[in-house]
Amino acid sequence: MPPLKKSVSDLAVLGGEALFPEPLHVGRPNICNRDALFKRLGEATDRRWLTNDGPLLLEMEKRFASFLEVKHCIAVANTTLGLQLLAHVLGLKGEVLMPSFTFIGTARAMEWQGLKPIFCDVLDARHSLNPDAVRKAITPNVSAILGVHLWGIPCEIDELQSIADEHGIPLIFDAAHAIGSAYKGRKIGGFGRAEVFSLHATKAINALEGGLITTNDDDLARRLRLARNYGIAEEDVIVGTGINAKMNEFSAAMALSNLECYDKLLEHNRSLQHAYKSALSEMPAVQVTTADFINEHNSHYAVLRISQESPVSRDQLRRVLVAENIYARRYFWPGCHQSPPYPRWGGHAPLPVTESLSEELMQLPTGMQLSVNDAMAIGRLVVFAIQNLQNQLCASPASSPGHSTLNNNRATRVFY
Ligand code: T4K
Repeated sequence: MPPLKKSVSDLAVLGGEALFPEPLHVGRPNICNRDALFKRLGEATDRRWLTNDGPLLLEMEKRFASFLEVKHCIAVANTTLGLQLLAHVLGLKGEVLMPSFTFIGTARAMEWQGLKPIFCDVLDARHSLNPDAVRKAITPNVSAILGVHLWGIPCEIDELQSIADEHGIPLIFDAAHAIGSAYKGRKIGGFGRAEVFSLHATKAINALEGGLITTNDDDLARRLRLARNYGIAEEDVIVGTGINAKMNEFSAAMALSNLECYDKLLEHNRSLQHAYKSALSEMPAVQVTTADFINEHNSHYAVLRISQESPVSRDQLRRVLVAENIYARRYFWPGCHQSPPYPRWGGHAPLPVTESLSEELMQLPTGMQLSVNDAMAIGRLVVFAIQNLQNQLCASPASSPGHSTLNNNRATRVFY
């Protein structure tokens, strides 16, 4: 385990040596089976079949459909395009209800299809759509509900499905984070009309870039397959509209090789969640929110919530960690509704939970780059920083070097 700090001046943010010699990133790609990967890349290279429904892609779609317990799996170039294809094929018009508390790509996909995102607030514990907020936001202009299984924690799917059914509109999911997660014992992938996963480099299973649309609807799957290849059914036969959203063979090789190690990765990430939680167990102002849902999600994101009661704010703590080479992130700050062009578009109810979450959450590194001891050390560093900086900051004038180093940020809190 990296040596712990003895005094506050050992903190790198105050001039001490960094805890880790190399940067630790949130979203560091997991490449678990290099031999299998390079073998597949070699075979694809020899075959000279590199994209357009190649054999690796077809094998991958089959293997992921089985893994996700769903009838159809359509591989695409990325999630954003997958969501666009889905909106296009479902013929969505007007407005789509969705959370603001998500990656900007969720909103961009709808916007790019000429749809207006109407942002609804999220649940304080699960961080996904609040069904009551969704119910209140339904109008005749709304053509779909788009839930996001944030951090891989499933949405309140049953309640959202009831609302969608009552109003005769489709429920679809951005499942970018949720590969391997489960809702009431059933894998995410077969809920709503369709779900869209991300295989981006930063995700639990990566294909460099990539996405998967999953559905149990035969006709929808057929139309999605056509739409990802310009509407081309076969040589010289064009039967619909579409765009290029195809995945190539190298990406499929990466996805297949990583899928084969998923169980090992899941076990490792679960141990990291436990380690973070145990290191922080005596610090009530800081919770590992994802650890509370460990049996439902894939444990790929480790999310800390630094409450308003904490004497050291989220952004101050993040500066402390970054100085130690722990590149914690503040996904998803400031929330889509505060990013252009959406503030101009308006049209949504107040989003108090979204706004407090976006000020309080911080993601810590996970994955194969990190050992359980490293996670324990990071957790203990957080405790040390909060306990010691609290004393230091309360004892020193606001103009001291410690203060300015920590407060050089847009969203900070006043200490006294
Ligand atoms: N919906 C949701 C809920 C999403 O989170 C996302 C994507 C989408 C939809 C859209 O999915 P895709 O269309 O991308 O399939 C990153 C990813 O680019 C993005 O895919 C992801 N969510 C988002 C949460 O994270 P940035 O802007 O934070 O990326 P960046 O370049 O800052 O990298 C993130 C971290 O990963 C860095 O700390 C460095 C590390 N990293 C990154 C790459 C690419 C590496 O260590 N190696 C790498 O190769 O968006």
